[in-house]
Amino acid sequence: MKIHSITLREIRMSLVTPFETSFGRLADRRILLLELNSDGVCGWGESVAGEGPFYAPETVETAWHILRDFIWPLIKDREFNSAADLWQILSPIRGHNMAKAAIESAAWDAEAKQKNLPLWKLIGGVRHEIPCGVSIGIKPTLEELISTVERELAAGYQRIKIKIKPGKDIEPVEALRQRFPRIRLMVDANSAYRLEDWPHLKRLEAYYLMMIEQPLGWDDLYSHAELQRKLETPICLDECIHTLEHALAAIDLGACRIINIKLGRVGGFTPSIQIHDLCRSRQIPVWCGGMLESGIGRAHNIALSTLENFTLPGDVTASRRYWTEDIIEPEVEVSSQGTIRVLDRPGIGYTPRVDRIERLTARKEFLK
Ligand code: OSB
Ligand code: MG
Repeated sequence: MKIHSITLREIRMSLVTPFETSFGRLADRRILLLELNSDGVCGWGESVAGEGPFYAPETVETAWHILRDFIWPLIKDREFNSAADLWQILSPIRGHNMAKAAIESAAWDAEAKQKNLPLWKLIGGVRHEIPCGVSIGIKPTLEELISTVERELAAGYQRIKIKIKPGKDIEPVEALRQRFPRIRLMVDANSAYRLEDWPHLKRLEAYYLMMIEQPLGWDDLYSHAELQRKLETPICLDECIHTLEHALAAIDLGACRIINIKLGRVGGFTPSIQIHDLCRSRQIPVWCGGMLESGIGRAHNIALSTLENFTLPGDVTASRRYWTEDIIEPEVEVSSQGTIRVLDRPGIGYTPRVDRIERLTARKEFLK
């Protein structure tokens, strides 16, 4: 297969409600979309690079630059067997996983369409339905948090994750536990704590959380291993896991007992599948994280979540939780059981609404 051209687009979309984490508050998203033409077939990808370098070092600007000036020259006019080969072809470029994932995932979409297969089948998925949880941002009041959780549970979602930070941690968790004694509950700190805070984090153990996601430094496996030895609650790593090697180190150091896999953070389907397989062989459950994606990134996340070891509910949810109108047809919907039924259509299965995408486009660059 060959990629003849790519189109980079930046679209602007406003979130239905602003999303607050320990590293900031976000109301309007800038999203980098990549459309490619491979032997006459279109493939779509999304880069989850952020507006600023606060979750990870990459940004929309760096992803655009790396895609145009380094990734495209490597891939242009190159013949390869399948999308599975791209990860190796991209290996001279160090890091920049979110830029790589945009083109890698689009190539997988195109290959699946060329083979007239759903993407989830092409990658070896086994699930026809995926379990869904929600990620709830930091709320100004406990009342607002509780009513949000009530609404998400009523919609069917199978587990609740709330964002925490110092000063907004024990109290919200305690309030939720009082109100909902039996729900599957977890927290995500996005690196807001330090190892010295461990006695404080230990207090969270009274509320039998499923896991504590990324409490410490974004690249600090060593301190997470120290912390995990002090806690009974499993630590789940997100930010720390950039590569297969980091996943292996994290598992062998005992830095976590669960891993959140995000396509963008690790560079696409090939590294995601490798990390998934490693975790399966080490009995480490995984789940699929989210990055406030548009429908295109969401569709890729759904495909990834069909792999066997994605046993825990992921942060993959209905389009309407984030967007008044998504850019795909149909929109992603969640059943009253809190699951997404996987579509049996070629590629990502959802059709990009190109007219709507055009209207949301702030800039565009065609490369061939
Ligand atoms: O840490 O999982 C995270 C959103 C932006 C950046 C980091 C994270 C998140 C989320 C949102 O938790 C998950 C979603 O897309 O629903
Ligand atoms: Mg996280």
